[in-house]
Order: sequence, then structure tokens, then C-alpha cells
Amino acid sequence: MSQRISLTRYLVEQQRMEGHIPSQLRLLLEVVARACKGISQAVNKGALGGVLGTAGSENVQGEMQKKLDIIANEVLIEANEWGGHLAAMASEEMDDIYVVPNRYPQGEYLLLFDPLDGSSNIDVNVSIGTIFSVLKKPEGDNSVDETDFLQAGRQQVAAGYCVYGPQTTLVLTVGDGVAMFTLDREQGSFVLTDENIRIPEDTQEFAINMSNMRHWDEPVKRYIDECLQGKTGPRGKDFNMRWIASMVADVHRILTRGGVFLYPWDKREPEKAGKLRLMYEANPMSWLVEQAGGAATNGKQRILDLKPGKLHERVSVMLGSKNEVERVTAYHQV
Ligand code: AHM
Ligand code: MG
Repeated sequence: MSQRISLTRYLVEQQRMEGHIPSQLRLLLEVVARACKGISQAVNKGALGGVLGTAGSENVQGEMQKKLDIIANEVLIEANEWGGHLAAMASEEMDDIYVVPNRYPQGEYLLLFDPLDGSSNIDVNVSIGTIFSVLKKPEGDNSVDETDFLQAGRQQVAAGYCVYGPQTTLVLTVGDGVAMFTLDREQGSFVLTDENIRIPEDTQEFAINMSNMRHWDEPVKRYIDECLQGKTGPRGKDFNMRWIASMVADVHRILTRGGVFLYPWDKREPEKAGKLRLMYEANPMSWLVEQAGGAATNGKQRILDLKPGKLHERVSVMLGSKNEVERVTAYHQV
């Protein structure tokens, strides 16, 4: 039997051999993984743990919060605030940044997360997840505020997600490819189950919420319409469609077997750049996808080059198999 490599060992070896992971970052990633184990336990209990249903509050984007949104947010904060590796955290579920309290030492990293992605799927027992992104606090700055977080996605030092589905899987990049770890519940540890993930450059599978079709912009309409025409259309091949409504699960499928995911800007709320959040969702997922040989744009520009203007900024997202993302992006240039 081949040797089992735990997440801890993987991180130690990355630190030793590649120099990718300073010890504070290693600690941070271990703590995030531990928090994800806790969230996974809560998700698993479902109705038995009293974790389903709405919490009766709204987040900063005006969305109803689910009990698990709040539980997952608290688990991540409690796990990460005391270790000395972080200066501050930002979450899709909190209006403002959370600065590490004075009673704990302050570290040099900033952690951003969507604690529970795919909230609409919690109560119907469909895959959901946690998405996270790690930045370094800008140097020469003793205090920490929101502007420290406003860095382009290419400046991330680590990013990943944990998907709570039939298996609990943690997917990670520190800039040296993408590795996947499956939670072994008996051992209580994440075990490396795949690495050097590659997304095929071509695909015959797209993911988009088709119910928004009438609100899309022309380039997106054209792209999907051509896919739908199948073999006899301009693409000369049939396409399959998937839409899980949990970005973590859709991206996980794309990292596993290829595909393209679109959540484009649309005319429902034209003043909003898109539905998904740049810093908690699009940046970490875009980096993972690029690290696996895929591409990610907002239709016009590479997502990782966008400089955020504010913490909860939204963005149009097109990511996955390279040739498809390049095609739909090219349709936006004409
Ligand atoms: P959430 O973070 O509040 O769960 O919202 C993000 C989710 C994504 O995971 C998913 O791709 C999208 O919203 C689904 O949106 P829709 O309900 O429009 O299909
Ligand atoms: Mg989300």
C-alpha cells in the first residue's frame, strides 16, 4: 500500500523542499483545515444538530443568513484569532474586518473567507463548502485596516476551499500547483488523495444559471447559444450542462474533469458587477483554476489582475477550461 501523506506532512515537506510555506503560513493553513473539520461535523449533523434553517438576520449584501453561515463564520474566527499568525480576517458574512484582539499576538497574514458557500443548498442536503484566501499584510504598516486587504488576487499567498459533499475534500494551492486532501473521519485528518491537478484545455460541459438567460449580455448569450446548438451548430459538438448553485461544488467538478463556469454580470441589477464576491470567491477560485492550467476572467480582464476598490466588491466570473474561457472572453472584445 502506498504511503499516506497527511496535510501536515504535505505542508512540512512543501516548507522544507520548495520554500513555499513559511512556518506561520503553515500554521495558518493547518488551523483553517482544523476549522473546516469542525464545520464539516456541524454540516453532517444537519437537523440532528439543529443547524438547518435561517438565522433571521441579514449580511452586509442584504442576503438572509442561514444558521450555518453564522456557525461556520464563528468556527473560523475562533480557530484563527489566537494563534499569532494573523493580523486580521474578513468574511462575506461580516460587515467589517475582524482585527485580531490585543490580547493575542498579531501575525503578518490576512485571512479572507466565504465561511459557507452555497447557502441555498444547506437545507436540501446538497454539497456546500468553505472558500478561503490568504494575503500578506503590506509591510511597514503597524496597524491594520480595510485598505490592507485591497490587493489584487495575484498577490495571494495561499488559497483553497473545502467542499462538504459525499466526501469532505480540502483543495489547496500555495502557488505550486493544486493538491486535494480527503478527510479521513476515523483518523480525523486530511489525507493527500490527488496532486498536480490539471484542467483539460477543452471541454463539452458548461455551468451557468440558465434561468437568468433573458438578463445576460450579448457575448454570454452568444457563447451559450452556440453551445446549445451542439453538433450541428458552429461548435460542431454537443455540450452537457451542470449547475449545482454551490460555486465550490461546480469548481470542484471543473478541477476534477474540466468544464467552464459562468456567473456573468446581468441586467437584473446593472449597477452590480456580478453576484459573486471578488475577494472571498472569485480570487481564490481563479488562482486554483490558473494553477491547474485553466483560465479565469470577468469577460474582459484576468480576475487575478483586478484591484479591489472595496472589501465586499462583486465581479463577473468566467473560469475553467482555458480554450472555453478564452472564447467567451474574446466574444466580449468584438
Ligand atoms: P452564497 O455565498 O451566499 O452561497 O452565494 C454564492 C452562490 C455560489 O456558490 C453559486 O454559484 C451561486 O451563488 C448560485 O446562485 P444562484 O442561486 O443564482 O444560482
Ligand atoms: Mg459564496
